[in-house]
Amino acid sequence: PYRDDDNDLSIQLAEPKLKKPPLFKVILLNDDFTPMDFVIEILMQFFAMPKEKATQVMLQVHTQGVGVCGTYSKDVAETKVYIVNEYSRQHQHPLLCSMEEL
Ligand code: NFA
Repeated sequence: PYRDDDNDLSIQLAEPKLKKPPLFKVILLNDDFTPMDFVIEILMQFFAMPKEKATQVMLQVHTQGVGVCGTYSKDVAETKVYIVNEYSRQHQHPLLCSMEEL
């Protein structure tokens, strides 16, 4: 049966315009109440950091006010933010996790 292949041809000849998906930093904000050990546990559990790295990032947040937990696709970053904030609330800590586009 007759098929018009013009479309297929133009698809092949056109330069591929594949945009790279945006990346998002997941960040932790300092507060005066969340225990340091709880923050370290979060970084180990949800961001797969060894204890030494988790301690460094926790101290960065504590002294600078903010620190980066990792860089992810939008979907993964949103999920990390949600589970960290949910987990903190369940444990009655005010720790805040957020995200920003790189
Ligand atoms: N500032 C908190 C304290 O002194 C520790 C903390 C670190 C909280 C990182 C939130 C984020 N107990």
